[in-house]
Amino acid sequence: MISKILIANRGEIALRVLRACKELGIATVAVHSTADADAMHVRLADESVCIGPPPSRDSYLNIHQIVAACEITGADAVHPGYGFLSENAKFADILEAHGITFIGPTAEHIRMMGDKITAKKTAVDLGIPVVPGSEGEVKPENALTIAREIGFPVLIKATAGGGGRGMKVAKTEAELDEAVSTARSEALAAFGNDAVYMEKYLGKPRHIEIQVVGDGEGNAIHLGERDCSLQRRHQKVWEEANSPALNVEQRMKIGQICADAMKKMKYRGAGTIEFLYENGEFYFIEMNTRLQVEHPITEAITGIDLVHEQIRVASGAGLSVSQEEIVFSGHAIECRINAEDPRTFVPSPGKITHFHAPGGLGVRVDSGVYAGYKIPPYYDSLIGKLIVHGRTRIECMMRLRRVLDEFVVDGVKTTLPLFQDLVSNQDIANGDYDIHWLENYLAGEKH
Ligand code: MV4
Repeated sequence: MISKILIANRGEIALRVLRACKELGIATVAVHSTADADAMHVRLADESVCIGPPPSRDSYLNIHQIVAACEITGADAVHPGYGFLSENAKFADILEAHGITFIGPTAEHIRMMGDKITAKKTAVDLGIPVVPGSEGEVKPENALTIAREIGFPVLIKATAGGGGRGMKVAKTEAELDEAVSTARSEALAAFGNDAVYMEKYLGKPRHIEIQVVGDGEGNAIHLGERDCSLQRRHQKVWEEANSPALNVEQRMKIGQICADAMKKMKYRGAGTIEFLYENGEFYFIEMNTRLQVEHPITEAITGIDLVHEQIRVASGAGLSVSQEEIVFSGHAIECRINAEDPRTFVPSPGKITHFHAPGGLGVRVDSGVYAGYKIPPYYDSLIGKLIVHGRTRIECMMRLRRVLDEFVVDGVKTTLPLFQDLVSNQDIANGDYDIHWLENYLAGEKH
């Protein structure tokens, strides 16, 4: 039994988790930095603890302060949200040593998926299709032999990576040495680890990810896919479920492969298995062992509350649904509303003078801000997520166009105008885009 949850996060996701706790009759503790004393998550929680000064490393990433806040308030579980400590295996270990439940996978599974070579080997063992590539780490002296086997173009990736850092393409043999050494030095600088591996480079894939939830005892379900191809510099901008590229047979086939894999590894909690998708084939790239920003589109098309499920499986209560009971209904799109210039994406912190969130059928706004709220400059620039659901993709797009016209955020620049453009774009209307589409569009190469 979990009776009090400490939410080790801020912003819209802290509110999202609070809502689930309240619906389950669980008491809540907010933690906050001195910059967040006026935040909504602090106001809406049953209790709150200030855990340090504004920089994340001194507050939301400060494990000692968060454990102390649990001890002071008697919280028996921690929900980490996304980002911050959500994929930190040491944090999961320390909580366990203190008898506090980490609402997420085991530390062992977090570690396994955090190392990209181990993650890929595990995927192969579990029957998940992967990108052709090196068996493990690639040393510079073996790079050419391995690259010839794989065939050019190849991609060099950091073992400790993710999010695209330490990644270099070599189109030809002539480019290989340089790509390997640049990838290694970038990896060392970013992650303190210069190990790299190699894959066949896919030129125009989509990014499609499968949502899974496991109970830790060998039962697991999938909740279909999300298409997250529309991104800029590895920041997702617009996500949709279902993917415009898949039919129901493809969905259920890859979904079942993922659910079966999670059963085999006795995975506990929510997770996302990320694939590149090209020419009808799926290629595993990595697994995220946390709740993702874009989880609401999956909730919209399944009616399943993923945070409820996370709390249930963490407390040993099991999943609330079986695979057969899951019904996929309609189409959902999420737009990430950032306090940023809509063309340059330069952050725009400051005071929100007016705020009006849209409403009506099929509309969800997850946001922690309000009129008069001052966006601090210390954290990411996400101020809210707009999630629109319709019976069909066309209905969803029409609704999104209506809803964007209603949304008012004054005082700071936001990415809302970008979405006004995208919702009227012909390629987007056709669902005809890949992982490079948005950056090409922003560079003026698409209209
Ligand atoms: C790739 C790829 C092409 N081929 N792997 C980027 C981040 C990391 N998670 C994986 N990434 C990629 N891996 C192979 N073998 C292209 C990317 C990639 C990408 C992937 C998903 C979403 C956006 C992307 C943007 C650029 C590159």
